[in-house]
Amino acid sequence: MASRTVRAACPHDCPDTCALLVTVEDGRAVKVAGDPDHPGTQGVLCTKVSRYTERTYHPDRLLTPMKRIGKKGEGKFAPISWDEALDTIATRLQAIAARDPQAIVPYSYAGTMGLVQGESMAARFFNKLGASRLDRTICASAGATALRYTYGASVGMDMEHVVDAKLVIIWGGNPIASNLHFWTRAQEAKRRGATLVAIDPYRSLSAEKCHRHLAPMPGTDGALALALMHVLIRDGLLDHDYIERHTVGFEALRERAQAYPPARAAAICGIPVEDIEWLAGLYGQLAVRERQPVAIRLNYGMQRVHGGGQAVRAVACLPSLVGAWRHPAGGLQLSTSGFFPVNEAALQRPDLLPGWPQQLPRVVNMSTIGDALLAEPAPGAPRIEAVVVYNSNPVAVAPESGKVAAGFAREDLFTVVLEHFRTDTADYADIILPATTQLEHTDVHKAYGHTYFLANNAAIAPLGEALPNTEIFRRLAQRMGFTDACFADSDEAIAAQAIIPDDARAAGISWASLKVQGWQKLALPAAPFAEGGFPTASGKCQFYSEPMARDGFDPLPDYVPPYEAPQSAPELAARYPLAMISPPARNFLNSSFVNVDSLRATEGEPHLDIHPADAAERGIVHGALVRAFNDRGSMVARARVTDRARRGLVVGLSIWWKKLAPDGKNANELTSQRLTDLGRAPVFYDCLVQVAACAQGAVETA
Ligand SMILES: Nc1nc2c(c(=O)[nH]1)N[C@H]1C(S)=C(S)[C@@H](COP(=O)(O)OP(=O)(O)OC[C@H]3O[C@@H](n4cnc5c(=O)[nH]c(N)nc54)[C@H](O)[C@@H]3O)O[C@H]1N2
Ligand SMILES: Nc1nc2c(c(=O)[nH]1)N[C@H]1C(S)=C(S)[C@@H](COP(=O)(O)OP(=O)(O)OC[C@H]3O[C@@H](n4cnc5c(=O)[nH]c(N)nc54)[C@H](O)[C@@H]3O)O[C@H]1N2
Ligand SMILES: [Mo]
Repeated sequence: MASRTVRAACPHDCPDTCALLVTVEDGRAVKVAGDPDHPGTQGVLCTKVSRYTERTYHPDRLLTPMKRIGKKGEGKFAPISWDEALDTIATRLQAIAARDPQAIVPYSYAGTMGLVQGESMAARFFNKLGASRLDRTICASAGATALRYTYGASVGMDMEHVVDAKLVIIWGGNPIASNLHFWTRAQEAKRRGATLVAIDPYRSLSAEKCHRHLAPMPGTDGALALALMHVLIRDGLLDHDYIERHTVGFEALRERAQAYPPARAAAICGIPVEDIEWLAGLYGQLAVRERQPVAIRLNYGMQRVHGGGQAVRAVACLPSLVGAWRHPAGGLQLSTSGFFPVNEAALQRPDLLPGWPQQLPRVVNMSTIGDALLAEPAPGAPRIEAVVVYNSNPVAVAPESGKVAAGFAREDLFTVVLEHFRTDTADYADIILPATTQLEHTDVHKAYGHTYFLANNAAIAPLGEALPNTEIFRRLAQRMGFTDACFADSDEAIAAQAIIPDDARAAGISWASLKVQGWQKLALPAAPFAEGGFPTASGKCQFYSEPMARDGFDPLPDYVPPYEAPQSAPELAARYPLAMISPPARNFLNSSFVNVDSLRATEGEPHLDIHPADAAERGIVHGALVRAFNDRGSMVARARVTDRARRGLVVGLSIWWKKLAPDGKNANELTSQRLTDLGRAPVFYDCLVQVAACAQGAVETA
């Protein structure tokens, strides 16, 4: 039997971006393992990706192009040839483009994070076409914007060193589920004597294993961070030398923090004042008095609320106040993506845009796609007539799902979906195109939780008639008559364009070396900001940000209350008194893997965790079917009565495929299309609901 091992990379939207070794026997992938030599992966994969062959060879894989033969959303399709599919699409898009190409919208996110199968050929295609540009805000843009104003880019400490930290604060993250290889290191730090603290309204799998858990109400982290600053300043727990040399605006920040004594923050957050005093004391004592490394693993869970941007800014100021950046094991990490010298202009070719660079096509925010599809367009802007979806499943993942589905159900909308599976979104397609998976195509990857570039070599031939995204857009470009040379680039050629060649951080790293070695680390100092040198215009940490003032924002970090909370919306809170969050379930990756039977079996069914006192008030018993609802919609789930959910909070681990849920709905029926203070991002965890026990048989008849 011919057996070989192929060096590959995990394509999923996860900070760990693992190095994979794929075993192929007689042309079939039989095993996907973590590379034991890659310092990030350490030979260990999450359950999801260790089951990768189950997903790739799933009996439901889409293997031919299809056209819709039923009603939109009904999910009835008939196979067609590639020629028919591509000719149909080209004809429709050309007709729409002749009126106004901005009526065409690409919709994509991070189904694959590959630089080749993500935004390369696809971006070139839509740029040349002059389609609307998509504002890709659905995940990280609140935090990324906050970091940009504070530190200049999405940069931070290297978590490979966190084993040496003496305090690790896991803030708005659940690494056991969503950042497993960081968790392994945090555990090692714990064994070496570090204190682990979780800040999370929910006692997540990770929070329960930390020494201490602070459980503020969702959306209140900005107040908590400002109160920590208040105590650090009040008690003189500051690194004056670091502040002096590497920060801007300390006096103004001091004044702002003055307004947040611990008692005020404790009332806002719904936590004991002692929690705040204790954490600030420990953080400042270790960092300033004992000069020990203290680390904050900030994560995205705390920025999916109205004030998410400003909250990230407030937390991000902490390590500069205490000089935590001096140590390799100190500082903060939200994302490392800003370290990577990626040649986006070469990959995406924005110069192909009509009107480049002055008069660019309009922007559509992916986080408000429901309204964008349904509402009357702004004066002068066209109504959306076509959507091409790839690497995303908006009908399941975008907020206010009822409106998203209604938008995609528009009879006059032409929808194309490139997919592996018939997802909730694919059910609304006019044409479905079968895409290859990571095992079947070539790619190059950066990461947002470590600092390695990785190669993904194709391990097996495409299944059925599936094609890589790149090849699909290459063929479409040809049919549309796009003759620029870049539309003929092979995937290998695109991979070779991804890394900026003469950037010192990528010295010795090229596609040629990467595809042989599998992964290579960027050349960065162990403590990148020990001596300041942040990528801001000043080179300093911006406590006060002049650019923010210019852009019309508060130039200092502040607490921005949730849209939906008793203090900010008392009338709403009277009707919908429970805050609902819907963070990732461990065995799903956003809405990917929900259709993999073994993984869905582990999650069981949609659950809603509710505190015993909140359950008792509603006559809800453990295991009962309940309905969560608000003015936007509802979902049915199995109640788990547990104090993992703090009082006033309900938690529905997500993101279920709607069609695999008992009532055909998921948590996004309830979430709103409002946006964060910074970054125009969604507010998935800023969502009030009421919960009631379902009457017997209610689900069947709903
Ligand atoms: N298994 C698995 N891993 C994943 C994903 C997945 O779906 N499944 N998704 C990937 C993606 S796309 C991303 S962006 C990351 C997301 O992963 P994280 O950045 O860890 O963010 P979330 O999972 O959204 O939330 C993490 C924790 O934040 C808590 N939280 C919710 N609201 C608040 C709040 O207001 N304040 C605070 N302090 N905490 C809050 C939640 O209860 C949750 O336990 O994970 C990636 N990894
Ligand atoms: N309620 C709630 N909603 C959320 C979140 C939450 O925590 N709660 N999290 C939000 C976050 S952080 C994010 S990042 C978004 C994620 O939203 P999405 O980026 O849409 O992620 P997925 O749901 O995983 O869908 C990705 C799809 O891409 C497909 N895909 C994968 N690889 C390829 C490929 O090579 N080619 C093609 N054509 N398709 C491919 C997969 O089959 C999958 O169906 O969801 C957001 N929505
Ligand atoms: Mo995300």
